[in-house]
Amino acid sequence: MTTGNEGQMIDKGITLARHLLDDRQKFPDGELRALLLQIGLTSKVIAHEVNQAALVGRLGTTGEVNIQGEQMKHLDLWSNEVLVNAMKETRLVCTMVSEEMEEPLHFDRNCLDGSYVVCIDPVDGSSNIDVNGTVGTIFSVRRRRGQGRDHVATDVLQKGNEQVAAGYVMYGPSTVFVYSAGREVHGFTLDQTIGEYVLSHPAIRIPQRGKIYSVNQGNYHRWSEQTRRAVDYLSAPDKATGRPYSHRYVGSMVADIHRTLIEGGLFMYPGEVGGGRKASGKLRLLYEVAPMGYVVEQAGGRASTGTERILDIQPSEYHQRVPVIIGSADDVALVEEFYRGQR
Ligand code: AHM
Ligand code: MG
Repeated sequence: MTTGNEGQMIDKGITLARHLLDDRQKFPDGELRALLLQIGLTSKVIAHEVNQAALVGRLGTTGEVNIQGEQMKHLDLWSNEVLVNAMKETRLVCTMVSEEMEEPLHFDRNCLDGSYVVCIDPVDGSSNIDVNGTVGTIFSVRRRRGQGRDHVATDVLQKGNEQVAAGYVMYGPSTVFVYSAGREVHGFTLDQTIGEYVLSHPAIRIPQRGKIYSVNQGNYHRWSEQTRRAVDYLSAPDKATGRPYSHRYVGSMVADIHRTLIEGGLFMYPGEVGGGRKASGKLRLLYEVAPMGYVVEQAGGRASTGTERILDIQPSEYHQRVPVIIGSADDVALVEEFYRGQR
Protein backbone atom coordinates (compact mmCIF):
# COMPACT_ATOMS: atom_id res chain seq x y z
CA MET A 1 0.00 0.00 0.00
CA THR A 2 1.34 3.44 -0.79
CA THR A 3 0.96 6.41 1.52
CA GLY A 4 0.80 8.95 -1.27
CA ASN A 5 3.65 10.86 0.36
CA GLU A 6 6.51 8.92 -1.20
CA GLY A 7 8.92 10.79 -3.33
CA GLN A 8 8.21 14.14 -1.69
CA MET A 9 11.63 15.61 -1.12
CA ILE A 10 12.41 17.64 1.94
CA ASP A 11 12.83 21.10 0.51
CA LYS A 12 15.29 22.62 2.91
CA GLY A 13 14.86 26.03 1.35
CA ILE A 14 11.25 26.73 2.29
CA THR A 15 10.64 28.15 5.73
CA LEU A 16 7.15 28.56 7.20
CA ALA A 17 7.36 32.34 6.67
CA ARG A 18 8.39 31.98 3.06
CA HIS A 19 5.71 29.34 2.40
CA LEU A 20 2.96 31.54 3.83
CA LEU A 21 4.23 34.59 1.95
CA ASP A 22 4.22 32.69 -1.34
CA ASP A 23 0.58 31.67 -1.02
CA ARG A 24 -1.10 34.98 -1.84
CA GLN A 25 -4.30 33.27 -2.91
CA LYS A 26 -5.00 31.89 0.57
CA PHE A 27 -3.65 34.87 2.45
CA PRO A 28 -4.72 37.87 0.36
CA ASP A 29 -4.88 40.34 3.25
CA GLY A 30 -1.92 39.01 5.21
CA GLU A 31 -3.81 38.88 8.52
CA LEU A 32 -4.27 35.12 8.67
CA ARG A 33 -0.67 34.70 7.60
CA ALA A 34 0.47 36.96 10.43
CA LEU A 35 -1.62 34.98 12.90
CA LEU A 36 -0.20 31.63 11.78
CA LEU A 37 3.31 33.02 11.95
CA GLN A 38 2.71 34.21 15.48
CA ILE A 39 1.42 30.75 16.49
CA GLY A 40 4.50 29.23 14.87
CA LEU A 41 6.79 31.61 16.71
CA THR A 42 5.09 30.99 20.05
CA SER A 43 5.30 27.25 19.55
CA LYS A 44 9.08 27.54 19.35
CA VAL A 45 9.07 29.14 22.79
CA ILE A 46 6.85 26.32 24.10
CA ALA A 47 9.05 23.70 22.42
CA HIS A 48 12.05 25.11 24.24
CA GLU A 49 10.20 25.06 27.56
CA VAL A 50 8.95 21.48 27.00
CA ASN A 51 12.53 20.53 26.32
CA GLN A 52 13.74 22.22 29.51
CA ALA A 53 10.77 21.45 31.78
CA ALA A 54 12.59 18.95 33.98
CA LEU A 55 15.51 21.34 34.43
CA VAL A 56 13.55 24.48 35.26
CA GLY A 57 11.08 22.84 37.66
CA ARG A 58 8.07 23.01 35.38
CA LEU A 59 7.04 19.36 35.60
CA GLY A 60 4.18 18.21 37.82
CA THR A 61 0.88 19.71 38.89
CA THR A 62 0.04 23.06 40.47
CA GLY A 63 -2.44 21.56 42.94
CA GLU A 64 -5.32 23.38 41.19
CA VAL A 65 -8.17 21.63 39.39
CA ASN A 66 -9.66 23.05 36.17
CA ILE A 67 -13.31 23.38 35.10
CA GLN A 68 -13.19 19.84 33.77
CA GLY A 69 -12.09 18.41 37.10
CA GLU A 70 -8.53 17.75 35.91
CA GLN A 71 -5.30 18.51 37.76
CA MET A 72 -3.61 21.55 36.25
CA LYS A 73 0.02 21.28 35.31
CA HIS A 74 2.67 23.99 35.50
CA LEU A 75 3.43 23.62 31.82
CA ASP A 76 -0.25 23.87 30.81
CA LEU A 77 -0.70 27.15 32.66
CA TRP A 78 2.59 28.64 31.58
CA SER A 79 1.94 27.76 27.91
CA ASN A 80 -1.57 29.14 28.11
CA GLU A 81 -0.26 32.47 29.36
CA VAL A 82 2.38 32.61 26.64
CA LEU A 83 -0.19 31.90 23.92
CA VAL A 84 -2.71 34.38 25.32
CA ASN A 85 -0.08 37.13 25.33
CA ALA A 86 1.07 36.20 21.84
CA MET A 87 -2.47 36.29 20.42
CA LYS A 88 -3.24 39.58 22.15
CA GLU A 89 -0.08 41.12 20.74
CA THR A 90 -1.18 40.49 17.14
CA ARG A 91 -4.23 42.78 17.60
CA LEU A 92 -5.95 40.40 15.16
CA VAL A 93 -7.63 38.19 17.73
CA CYS A 94 -10.89 39.28 19.26
CA THR A 95 -11.67 36.30 21.47
CA MET A 96 -9.82 33.23 22.67
CA VAL A 97 -11.01 29.92 24.08
CA SER A 98 -8.57 27.61 25.82
CA GLU A 99 -8.74 24.28 27.57
CA GLU A 100 -7.13 26.07 30.51
CA MET A 101 -9.69 28.90 30.79
CA GLU A 102 -13.22 28.40 32.05
CA GLU A 103 -14.68 31.26 30.00
CA PRO A 104 -13.67 32.74 26.65
CA LEU A 105 -11.20 35.58 26.95
CA HIS A 106 -12.30 38.70 25.11
CA PHE A 107 -9.58 41.19 24.19
CA ASP A 108 -11.86 44.17 24.45
CA ARG A 109 -9.85 47.03 23.06
CA ASN A 110 -8.14 44.95 20.41
CA CYS A 111 -11.30 44.19 18.49
CA LEU A 112 -10.59 45.44 14.99
CA ASP A 113 -12.75 44.71 11.96
CA GLY A 114 -12.11 41.33 10.40
CA SER A 115 -10.53 39.94 13.56
CA TYR A 116 -10.37 36.29 14.52
CA VAL A 117 -11.48 33.86 17.19
CA VAL A 118 -8.76 31.43 18.25
CA CYS A 119 -9.44 28.22 20.19
CA ILE A 120 -6.41 26.46 21.63
CA ASP A 121 -5.26 23.55 23.68
CA PRO A 122 -1.87 24.87 24.79
CA VAL A 123 -0.36 21.51 25.81
CA ASP A 124 -2.47 18.52 24.87
CA GLY A 125 -1.54 15.11 26.25
CA SER A 126 0.22 16.69 29.19
CA SER A 127 -0.12 13.50 31.25
CA ASN A 128 2.84 12.40 29.09
CA ILE A 129 5.04 15.31 30.04
CA ASP A 130 6.36 13.92 33.30
CA VAL A 131 7.64 10.81 31.51
CA ASN A 132 9.27 12.73 28.66
CA GLY A 133 6.52 11.68 26.23
CA THR A 134 5.22 13.55 23.21
CA VAL A 135 2.78 16.43 23.73
CA GLY A 136 1.29 19.00 21.37
CA THR A 137 -0.39 22.36 20.91
CA ILE A 138 -3.66 22.42 18.94
CA PHE A 139 -5.09 25.58 17.37
CA SER A 140 -8.26 26.52 15.54
CA VAL A 141 -9.01 29.84 13.82
CA ARG A 142 -12.44 31.21 12.92
CA ARG A 143 -13.48 34.64 11.74
CA ARG A 144 -15.31 36.86 14.16
CA ARG A 145 -18.86 37.30 12.93
CA GLY A 146 -21.01 38.44 15.86
CA GLN A 147 -21.99 42.01 16.68
CA GLY A 148 -23.15 43.72 19.85
CA ARG A 149 -23.02 42.55 23.45
CA ASP A 150 -23.62 38.86 22.84
CA HIS A 151 -21.06 38.42 20.14
CA VAL A 152 -18.67 36.26 22.16
CA ALA A 153 -20.96 33.23 22.18
CA THR A 154 -21.91 33.79 18.51
CA ASP A 155 -18.26 34.01 17.56
CA VAL A 156 -17.04 31.06 19.54
CA LEU A 157 -19.86 28.57 19.04
CA GLN A 158 -19.34 28.18 15.31
CA LYS A 159 -19.27 24.83 13.56
CA GLY A 160 -15.93 23.27 12.69
CA ASN A 161 -16.59 23.83 9.01
CA GLU A 162 -16.36 27.59 9.71
CA GLN A 163 -12.67 27.24 10.57
CA VAL A 164 -10.42 29.23 8.25
CA ALA A 165 -7.28 27.54 9.50
CA ALA A 166 -6.32 24.91 12.04
CA GLY A 167 -3.37 22.79 12.97
CA TYR A 168 -1.11 21.44 15.63
CA VAL A 169 2.46 21.46 16.83
CA MET A 170 3.95 18.17 17.95
CA TYR A 171 6.78 18.30 20.49
CA GLY A 172 8.33 14.93 19.78
CA PRO A 173 11.84 13.80 18.86
CA SER A 174 11.62 16.80 16.53
CA THR A 175 9.11 19.63 16.69
CA VAL A 176 6.64 19.56 13.82
CA PHE A 177 4.15 22.29 12.82
CA VAL A 178 1.22 21.08 10.71
CA TYR A 179 -1.48 23.41 9.42
CA SER A 180 -4.21 23.76 6.86
CA ALA A 181 -5.89 26.91 5.66
CA GLY A 182 -8.14 24.89 3.36
CA ARG A 183 -7.57 22.38 0.56
CA GLU A 184 -4.03 21.36 1.56
CA VAL A 185 -2.17 20.30 4.67
CA HIS A 186 1.51 21.14 5.09
CA GLY A 187 4.01 20.00 7.70
CA PHE A 188 7.18 21.79 8.81
CA THR A 189 10.00 20.50 10.97
CA LEU A 190 11.84 22.83 13.33
CA ASP A 191 15.46 23.05 12.25
CA GLN A 192 17.15 23.77 15.58
CA THR A 193 20.30 24.99 13.91
CA ILE A 194 18.55 27.98 12.31
CA GLY A 195 15.53 28.19 14.64
CA GLU A 196 13.11 27.98 11.71
CA TYR A 197 10.32 25.69 10.64
CA VAL A 198 11.29 24.15 7.30
CA LEU A 199 8.81 22.52 4.93
CA SER A 200 9.29 18.78 5.35
CA HIS A 201 5.83 17.36 4.54
CA PRO A 202 4.28 19.32 1.64
CA ALA A 203 0.67 18.63 0.67
CA ILE A 204 0.12 15.69 3.02
CA ARG A 205 -2.47 13.15 1.87
CA ILE A 206 -3.75 10.58 4.33
CA PRO A 207 -3.88 7.04 2.86
CA GLN A 208 -7.38 5.92 1.87
CA ARG A 209 -7.06 2.98 4.23
CA GLY A 210 -4.50 2.09 6.92
CA LYS A 211 -3.40 -0.84 9.04
CA ILE A 212 -3.33 0.69 12.51
CA TYR A 213 -6.07 1.53 15.00
CA SER A 214 -5.48 3.74 18.00
CA VAL A 215 -7.75 3.77 21.02
CA ASN A 216 -7.50 3.41 24.80
CA GLN A 217 -8.26 -0.30 24.88
CA GLY A 218 -8.40 -0.18 28.68
CA ASN A 219 -11.86 1.39 28.32
CA TYR A 220 -13.16 -1.62 26.33
CA HIS A 221 -15.70 -2.74 28.93
CA ARG A 222 -17.20 0.76 29.13
CA TRP A 223 -17.88 1.05 25.41
CA SER A 224 -21.15 0.49 23.60
CA GLU A 225 -21.79 -2.81 21.90
CA GLN A 226 -21.16 -1.17 18.47
CA THR A 227 -17.77 0.20 19.50
CA ARG A 228 -16.69 -3.12 20.99
CA ARG A 229 -17.75 -5.00 17.89
CA ALA A 230 -15.90 -2.56 15.62
CA VAL A 231 -12.69 -2.92 17.66
CA ASP A 232 -13.10 -6.72 17.82
CA TYR A 233 -13.41 -6.69 14.02
CA LEU A 234 -10.25 -4.61 13.54
CA SER A 235 -8.21 -6.85 15.84
CA ALA A 236 -9.52 -10.17 14.45
CA PRO A 237 -7.22 -12.02 12.02
CA ASP A 238 -8.47 -12.29 8.43
CA LYS A 239 -5.89 -12.32 5.68
CA ALA A 240 -8.35 -11.55 2.91
CA THR A 241 -9.34 -8.20 4.45
CA GLY A 242 -5.89 -7.26 5.77
CA ARG A 243 -6.62 -7.91 9.43
CA PRO A 244 -5.70 -7.77 12.21
CA TYR A 245 -4.83 -4.10 12.27
CA SER A 246 -1.94 -3.21 14.58
CA HIS A 247 -2.78 -1.32 17.74
CA ARG A 248 -0.76 1.81 18.69
CA TYR A 249 -1.69 4.27 21.40
CA VAL A 250 0.52 7.05 22.71
CA GLY A 251 -2.25 8.67 24.78
CA SER A 252 -1.38 12.03 23.27
CA MET A 253 -3.88 12.90 20.57
CA VAL A 254 -1.46 15.01 18.55
CA ALA A 255 1.02 12.14 18.34
CA ASP A 256 -1.66 9.53 17.62
CA ILE A 257 -3.34 11.63 14.93
CA HIS A 258 -0.05 12.72 13.38
CA ARG A 259 0.87 9.06 12.91
CA THR A 260 -2.59 8.39 11.51
CA LEU A 261 -2.27 11.31 9.09
CA ILE A 262 1.04 10.05 7.73
CA GLU A 263 0.51 6.28 7.84
CA GLY A 264 -3.27 5.97 7.70
CA GLY A 265 -5.64 4.07 9.94
CA LEU A 266 -7.91 5.20 12.76
CA PHE A 267 -7.80 7.19 15.95
CA MET A 268 -10.81 6.91 18.25
CA TYR A 269 -12.01 8.22 21.57
CA PRO A 270 -15.55 6.82 21.76
CA GLY A 271 -18.26 7.61 24.28
CA GLU A 272 -18.84 5.33 27.25
CA VAL A 273 -22.07 3.74 28.41
CA GLY A 274 -23.33 3.75 31.99
CA GLY A 275 -24.03 7.44 32.49
CA GLY A 276 -20.52 8.45 33.60
CA ARG A 277 -18.80 11.73 32.71
CA LYS A 278 -17.36 10.18 29.55
CA ALA A 279 -20.72 9.55 27.87
CA SER A 280 -19.45 11.67 24.98
CA GLY A 281 -15.87 10.52 25.29
CA LYS A 282 -13.12 12.73 26.64
CA LEU A 283 -12.04 15.05 23.89
CA ARG A 284 -13.28 18.61 23.51
CA LEU A 285 -14.92 19.80 20.31
CA LEU A 286 -13.73 23.38 19.96
CA TYR A 287 -10.01 23.14 20.58
CA GLU A 288 -9.19 19.43 20.15
CA VAL A 289 -11.54 17.54 17.87
CA ALA A 290 -12.70 20.20 15.37
CA PRO A 291 -9.19 21.42 14.48
CA MET A 292 -7.77 17.89 14.19
CA GLY A 293 -10.84 16.88 12.19
CA TYR A 294 -10.36 19.84 9.86
CA VAL A 295 -6.70 18.93 9.22
CA VAL A 296 -7.51 15.27 8.56
CA GLU A 297 -10.39 16.14 6.23
CA GLN A 298 -8.25 18.59 4.26
CA ALA A 299 -5.75 15.76 3.81
CA GLY A 300 -8.47 13.51 2.35
CA GLY A 301 -9.56 11.69 5.51
CA ARG A 302 -12.69 11.84 7.62
CA ALA A 303 -13.73 12.82 11.13
CA SER A 304 -16.95 11.44 12.60
CA THR A 305 -18.69 10.83 15.90
CA GLY A 306 -19.74 7.48 14.45
CA THR A 307 -23.10 8.89 13.43
CA GLU A 308 -22.33 12.48 12.40
CA ARG A 309 -19.60 14.48 10.67
CA ILE A 310 -17.57 16.30 13.34
CA LEU A 311 -17.33 19.55 11.37
CA ASP A 312 -21.14 19.75 11.04
CA ILE A 313 -21.76 19.74 14.80
CA GLN A 314 -23.20 22.98 16.13
CA PRO A 315 -21.31 23.56 19.42
CA SER A 316 -23.50 24.36 22.39
CA GLU A 317 -20.85 24.76 25.11
CA TYR A 318 -17.29 26.04 25.18
CA HIS A 319 -15.87 22.84 26.69
CA GLN A 320 -18.26 20.39 25.02
CA ARG A 321 -16.98 16.84 24.54
CA VAL A 322 -17.75 14.66 21.53
CA PRO A 323 -16.97 11.05 20.63
CA VAL A 324 -14.41 10.89 17.85
CA ILE A 325 -13.49 8.47 15.07
CA ILE A 326 -10.95 10.06 12.80
CA GLY A 327 -8.55 8.93 10.12
CA SER A 328 -8.47 7.20 6.73
CA ALA A 329 -11.76 7.60 4.86
CA ASP A 330 -12.33 3.87 4.36
CA ASP A 331 -11.55 3.01 7.97
CA VAL A 332 -13.88 5.66 9.39
CA ALA A 333 -16.61 4.49 7.01
CA LEU A 334 -16.09 0.92 8.22
CA VAL A 335 -16.62 1.86 11.87
CA GLU A 336 -19.67 3.95 10.95
CA GLU A 337 -21.19 0.81 9.44
CA PHE A 338 -21.07 -0.79 12.90
CA TYR A 339 -22.84 2.26 14.37
CA ARG A 340 -25.54 2.03 11.71
CA GLY A 341 -26.05 -1.65 12.46
CA GLN A 342 -24.89 -2.67 9.00
CA ARG A 343 -22.23 -4.99 10.41
P1 AHM B 1 -5.68 16.52 28.05
O1 AHM B 1 -6.22 17.61 27.21
O2 AHM B 1 -6.06 16.66 29.48
O3 AHM B 1 -4.22 16.31 27.85
O4 AHM B 1 -6.44 15.19 27.58
C1 AHM B 1 -6.47 14.90 26.22
C2 AHM B 1 -5.61 13.70 25.95
C3 AHM B 1 -5.45 13.39 24.48
O5 AHM B 1 -4.26 13.93 23.99
C4 AHM B 1 -5.43 11.90 24.45
O6 AHM B 1 -5.91 11.40 23.22
C5 AHM B 1 -6.30 11.51 25.58
O7 AHM B 1 -6.27 12.58 26.51
C6 AHM B 1 -5.85 10.27 26.29
O8 AHM B 1 -6.76 9.98 27.31
P2 AHM B 1 -6.74 8.57 28.09
O9 AHM B 1 -5.58 8.65 29.03
O10 AHM B 1 -8.06 8.52 28.79
O11 AHM B 1 -6.58 7.50 27.07
MG1 MG C 1 -6.22 18.63 25.73
